[in-house]
Amino acid sequence: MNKKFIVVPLLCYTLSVASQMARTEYTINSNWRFWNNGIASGQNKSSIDDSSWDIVNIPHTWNAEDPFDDVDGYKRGIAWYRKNLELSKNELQGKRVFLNFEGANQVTDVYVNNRMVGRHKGGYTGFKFDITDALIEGESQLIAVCVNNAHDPYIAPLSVGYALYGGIYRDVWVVVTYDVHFDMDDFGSNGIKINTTGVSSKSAAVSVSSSVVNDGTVNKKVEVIAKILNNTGAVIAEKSTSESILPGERKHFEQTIDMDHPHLWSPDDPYLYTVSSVIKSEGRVIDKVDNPMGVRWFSFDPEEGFSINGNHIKLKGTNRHQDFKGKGSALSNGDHRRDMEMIKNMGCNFIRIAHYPQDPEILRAADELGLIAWEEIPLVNYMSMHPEFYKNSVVMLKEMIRQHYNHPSVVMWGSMNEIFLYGSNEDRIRLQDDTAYVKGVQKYAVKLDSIIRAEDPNRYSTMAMHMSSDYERYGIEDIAQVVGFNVYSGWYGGELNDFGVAFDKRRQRKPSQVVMISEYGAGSDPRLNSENPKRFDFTGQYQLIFHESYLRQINNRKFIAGGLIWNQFDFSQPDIGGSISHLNQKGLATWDRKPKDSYYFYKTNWNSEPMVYIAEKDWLVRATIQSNPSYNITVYSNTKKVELYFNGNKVGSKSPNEVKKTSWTVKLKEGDNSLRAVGTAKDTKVEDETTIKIKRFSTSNLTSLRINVGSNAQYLDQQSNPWIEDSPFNGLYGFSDGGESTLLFRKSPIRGSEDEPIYYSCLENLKNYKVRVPYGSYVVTLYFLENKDIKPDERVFDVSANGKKIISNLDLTKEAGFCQAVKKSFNIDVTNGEIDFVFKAQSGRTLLNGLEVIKVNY
Ligand code: GCB
Repeated sequence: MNKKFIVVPLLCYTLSVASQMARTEYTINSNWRFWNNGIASGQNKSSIDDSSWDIVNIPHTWNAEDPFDDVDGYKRGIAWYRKNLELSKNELQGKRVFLNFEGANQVTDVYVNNRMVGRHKGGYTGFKFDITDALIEGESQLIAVCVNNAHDPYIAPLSVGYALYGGIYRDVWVVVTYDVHFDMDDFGSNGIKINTTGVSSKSAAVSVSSSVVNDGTVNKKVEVIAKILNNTGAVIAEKSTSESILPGERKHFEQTIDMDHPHLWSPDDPYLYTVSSVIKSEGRVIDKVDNPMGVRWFSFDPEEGFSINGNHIKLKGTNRHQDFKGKGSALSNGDHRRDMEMIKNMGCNFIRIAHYPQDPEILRAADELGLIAWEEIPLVNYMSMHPEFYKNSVVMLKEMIRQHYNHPSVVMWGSMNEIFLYGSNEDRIRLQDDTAYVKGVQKYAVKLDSIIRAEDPNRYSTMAMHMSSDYERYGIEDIAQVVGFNVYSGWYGGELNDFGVAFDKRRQRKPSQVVMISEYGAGSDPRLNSENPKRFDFTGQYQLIFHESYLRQINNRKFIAGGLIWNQFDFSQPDIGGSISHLNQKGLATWDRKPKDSYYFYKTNWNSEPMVYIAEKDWLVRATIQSNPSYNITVYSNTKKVELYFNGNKVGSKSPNEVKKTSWTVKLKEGDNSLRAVGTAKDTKVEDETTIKIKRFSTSNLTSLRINVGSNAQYLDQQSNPWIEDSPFNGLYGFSDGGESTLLFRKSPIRGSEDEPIYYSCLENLKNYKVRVPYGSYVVTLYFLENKDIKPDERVFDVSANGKKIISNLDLTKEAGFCQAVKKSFNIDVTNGEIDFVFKAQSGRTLLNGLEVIKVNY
């Protein structure tokens, strides 16, 4: 920095405030200029005019929308951010100025006044650059940041099932310290490490390790003080050490403070102390950094699972991704906090921060709310054997551990997830034959694990694996101290109970392994519902069956330390299909955080507050052809006894089973049906109520009918019209000849419609479909989607209605392409009481996805 610094008139902080504070820290999130249209160097002050660039605020991503549109791919490349920073003389003389980025994805080059001050690789950890020497006297300082989210073969993740949003998507801070300050150059940490040892309810030893740096030109005598404050802010103990620090020296301080009868931290009582670290020189505070401290001890045991402060607890957990509908990864601290509160309110005591380190607010909330945490680096699905990739992964690991070391909520660090899932060609392959890959993974897994243990001997190392025998065969599952398995039997394949059986066998083979379920989940779409749910139909009912089964199986096995639901919230998966394109739908809440019925299933089981919940709220409008349809009504309650009332009359009283479930068969009526459930605990009564609307469809009064062809599920569309489930001809509608139900599974996103559920299922090989309607004129719309990536002419068919050909030689591939929604409407006059559709294949198999029949002029 130029020594003859003059006063810049624009002061961000007043002189009096700044001079009292040891260090000054403030965010610079607002009013950045942003340019996304491809320039290689946007740092130059004079040659690049940014006045026409967009103005954006941080957190920001340029991919909030484009991964989810109908066009393949999304922007992955370079974009620029610029901002003029005004610094006052007072902020600068005898000071060091740093920029602190909480996270930007994924390679970030930072320039100040045209000069490069640093490059950071990796999208999920924070980084700090000292910009002092690049500052120019008397001018506003131009900060230019180039962020690049292009695929980089040397940076994890290489292969993911979530969007890699580009941008500066977490807060950016200016930090101004004196020349002597706590270390700002230790993998983005704050230079202080706190350990609690010998913890019991009677005593604990708190050791505070700090590094102090002298960036000045003269020898400084300093006093380093570590103070412990209780949660009211009162200092309860402190330790002071005095030393001299030479210019350019980084000096290490170790201070130990004994505590008497510490208030222990646990999920039920997340009591936090603060360790306030202070540097004094000449009687003046010149730096101060606060860290949270929770005093607790914990252990994992292969038989008993997890214990904290001597008490065994089952880990009741969930996974969380960091994106949100319409915002991408650019979430505010309030968004992060809300998510964590939803998780805590559901009754969780555990969270896996998957698959990468998240915003600092997440761990702050975990500490404060009492959520035990597993945090990991994004080595997901596949890794490269290149030394550069390994080097970057080690940096990520160290950054994560050092930056989050002082959070009492963290009990384990993860190095990898499903590292045998994909080969380099990204096909799902088994890797036994790929010897080089297997050996490389072994080598790196051991190294990364030993780095975790060396960096943090007081916590556990972990790793998540999918249910492939390769991890056992190649010894990968014996490396980490805690082994997590991602289990999807009953979803991607197999039966629900396969999971428990597999774990019992594993227990016999490996009795000393500490195991937990790092992922389990099934997808759902609250708009799809069924009385006959099945795997992959995306109904909430199947999601509930899945979770009831898994929770029961986990609870019945003490040796399973806990389970982590996949996932708390729906999240982005750009290349994937389903009933909602581009989305992983396994959330217990939607992408915009509306809880599904499954959220309340867990809340009933895990939150001890008395509650009763009628788990029918995702299906409040139901279509039927029956006059008094019977439905299975599910009520979850953690009370002793539940009573159900239907339209004011008592249906019965039951005790919930081991997963807090009761159910009744109730005959509902056309129109509104009110249901009320009352749960009685010892001296509390809790209630829940809802109203289900039944819409009956019959030939006599039919004005509209919408059929979700090929599906067992009903769909409620954007206009609140129910699309009734398909059926063999039932007197009103259905297939009468041919017709094999096919689901699209996750093949490819459905394009060209917002009503994806209609296109998600179809009948193939259909010959005849009938709808019985009264005399009159109708607009009939047929919905189609080519569900195979085939060539033109491979599937061609005709459709006729009541003997008249309405579609000739329909070739969906030729007309629209793979997974592209197609609608065809016709006017049909009915005089014989029915519309009789005949499907005739010219080549391949016929298909139909949806059928809408609307009466006109009635
Ligand atoms: C997994 C992965 C996770 C996926 C999940 C799924 O095992 O670890 O990243 O999102 O499965 O939903 O398929």
